[in-house]
Amino acid sequence: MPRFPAAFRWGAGTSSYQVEGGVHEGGRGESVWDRFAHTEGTILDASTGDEACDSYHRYAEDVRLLAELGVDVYRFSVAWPRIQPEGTGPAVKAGLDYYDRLLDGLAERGIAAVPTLYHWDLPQALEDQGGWLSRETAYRFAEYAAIMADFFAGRVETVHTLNEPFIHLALGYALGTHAPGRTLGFEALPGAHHQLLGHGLAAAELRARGLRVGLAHNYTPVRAASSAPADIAAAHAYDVLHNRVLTDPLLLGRYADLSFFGLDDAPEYVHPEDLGIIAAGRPDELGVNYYNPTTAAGLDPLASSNSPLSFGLPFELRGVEGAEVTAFGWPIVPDGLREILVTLKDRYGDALPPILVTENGCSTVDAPDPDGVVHDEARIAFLDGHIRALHEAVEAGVDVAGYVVWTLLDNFEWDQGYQQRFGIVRVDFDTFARTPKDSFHWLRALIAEHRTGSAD
Ligand code: IFM
Repeated sequence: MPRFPAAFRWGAGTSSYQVEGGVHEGGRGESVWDRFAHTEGTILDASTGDEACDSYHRYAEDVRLLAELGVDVYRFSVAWPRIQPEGTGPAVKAGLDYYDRLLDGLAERGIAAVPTLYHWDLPQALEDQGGWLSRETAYRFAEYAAIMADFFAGRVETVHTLNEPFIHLALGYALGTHAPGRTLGFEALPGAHHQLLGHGLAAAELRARGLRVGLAHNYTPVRAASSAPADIAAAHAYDVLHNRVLTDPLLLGRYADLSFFGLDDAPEYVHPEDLGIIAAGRPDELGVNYYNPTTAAGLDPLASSNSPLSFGLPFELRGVEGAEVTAFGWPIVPDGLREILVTLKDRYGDALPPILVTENGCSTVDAPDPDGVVHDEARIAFLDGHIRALHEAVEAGVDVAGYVVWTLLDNFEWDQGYQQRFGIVRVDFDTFARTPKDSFHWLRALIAEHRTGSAD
């Protein structure tokens, strides 16, 4: 493996609803994911995150695993309804106490916490008042961020506000495959703007307490299916929608042009002051979550229906021809990580903050041996290829502060339930026993080698 700069940081990530469980403990309120997962027909295996990995009770074991792995940082998220069960009002002490114990455990092991305030588990009470479609939710988010800023000040360097707001919007509000299960198509777009507004307001609260601000987006390099003009136009349009709509306002202070989709460039839900608030929240660190590239093709006017990947868009989205796929069916293209990082640098220039790769990983079909150990060569190959591609981006001059693997533990993979295992540690969901997979040991050796190699 080529050598990264000595200051490069390694980490592992999780999110609250995917690992915590303990949904009725410590006065936690209901989240949109509790409501959604308990609705028949929403989750592939009819499971819920009620128990998930039971990290609410087993966080100390998780911290031990992180220490064994040798990571510098742990990226986790805070369950908003644990802190404000109804999404407003004073903090619940038991909720803060849980994260207090987690922070103490991490500090004892010398692991830096990189918390995210919002990884999709909105208090259901706020959803009942319109969720992210309501402007008011942005102000409630700022109120919550102020509580968490007081809590984290002096103990944490950087706090991320949102995780993958585009995916949350697309799957949760446009397509309805994620909570809160709304199927609004492009009518969901105010939900994107209100998340960004919430970020801007929250960033001010965090900075007022001396904290650095981050936000993680999911990015996908978009390739045209061919050099035909319709395919190139489709690729450009999807790139704008997926990669730019929620990044341009943060880094450039303006919205990207969505006229391809017939959308107004000055919708009434964007108030005159909003873009200033959002741009003032320009992150100090941009989180990049990368899984795969996307191919876009203009629609064949003779075809009777779109591909199932098209999601009602006026073009077709496909996988990558000839690429191997993960258990999820996602194309494996390590170079896409280099490509998207270099694209971000070229696109935003000096406006681009330092990057932290906040998620990268894959689901595999796990077949434990008789001792329960998973020999996940496919995941090792995935990580090896992507970390090498990341190194090429660093060599090409992209300022990348570190790499956080998704994910520490097999966990609740949203609408897929427990059917997609992304962890470098296997979790037995009957006993909650955690068993490091081969990829865990591989990553541990890589991190150790980095430390030794960089010590001189
Ligand atoms: O598990 C998710 C995570 O919550 C957000 N990013 C993508 C991961 C894999 O689907």
